[in-house]
Amino acid sequence: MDSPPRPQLFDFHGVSMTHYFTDNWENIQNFQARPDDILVATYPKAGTTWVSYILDLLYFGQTSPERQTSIPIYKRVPFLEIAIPYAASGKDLVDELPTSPRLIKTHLPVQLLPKSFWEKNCRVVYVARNAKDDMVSYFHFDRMNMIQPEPGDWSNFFRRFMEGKMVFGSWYNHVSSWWTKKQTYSKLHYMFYEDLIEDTGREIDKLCCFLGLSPSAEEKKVITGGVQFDNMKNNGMANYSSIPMMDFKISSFMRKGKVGDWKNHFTVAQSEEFDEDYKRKMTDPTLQFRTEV
Ligand code: PPS
Repeated sequence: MDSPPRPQLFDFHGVSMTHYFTDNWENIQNFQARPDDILVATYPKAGTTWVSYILDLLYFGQTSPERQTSIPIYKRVPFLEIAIPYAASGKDLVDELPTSPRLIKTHLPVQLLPKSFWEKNCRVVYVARNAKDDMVSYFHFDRMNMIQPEPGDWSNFFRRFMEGKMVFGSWYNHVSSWWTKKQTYSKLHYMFYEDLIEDTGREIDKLCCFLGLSPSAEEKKVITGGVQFDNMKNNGMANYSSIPMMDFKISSFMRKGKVGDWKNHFTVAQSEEFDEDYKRKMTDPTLQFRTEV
């Protein structure tokens, strides 16, 4: 069967989207959260899968070891707003989850999140990654994922990223508005990809503190080891290798897993132009990203 054509971006309530994330919109907006649901919210390519896997191991690694070898991560932590042909929608997958708590993934900007999550006072784990590495990761992802718009060449993608013409909109608005939300919504834990790279164990400790979990030292050691990049890359349940619309011959989902790969993609002129534009857009001094660790 031929794959369907690549989707086009369009403006959806002021955010660039494709129909794969808006076709089921009414059901998504009416989604009924439960008070113990845990939401992993990110701009694409920020470390969603990494943190989803950490959460899954923290909650279910001990009690359901068979899960680790039989259920891929995208079914354990369904992607709420996705709706692609011939597959259950993310919303249906969440509704069918037998677990408690339910772990749910979203890339929605804060203003588009179903209001039930706020009404039920759910815990939210937001993960952010510096824009330069995020852009590079997103570029390679759009090359290999046939349900994403055509990325075009790097210089074209670079420009579109700065204009916010990406699926799920502007990186700048996404990370900033979730950051602002944190100031008024206490059940939001804001994490950085770079911190996870620097010290995964420390970040898992902080996450556990937020979640009210106290795993044993042994359990923590097993989790920290299991979620290291090479282990996840080689783990068929965590590396997305079973997704048909991703072409791993073009690029892997678990591609490099590094901070600073942007240096292999940005020209000096692009980096300077990017930094100038960044300063104009990111004016909140309390939100700081690291482009190297
Ligand atoms: S998605 O499609 O938005 O859900 O993608 P997401 O999972 O957010 O991001 C994918 C990038 O995260 C990297 N990754 C990791 N890095 C370090 N350690 C671990 N364990 C890990 N797991 C995933 C993954 O390799 C993608 O980044 P790049 O830079 O492309 O390698």
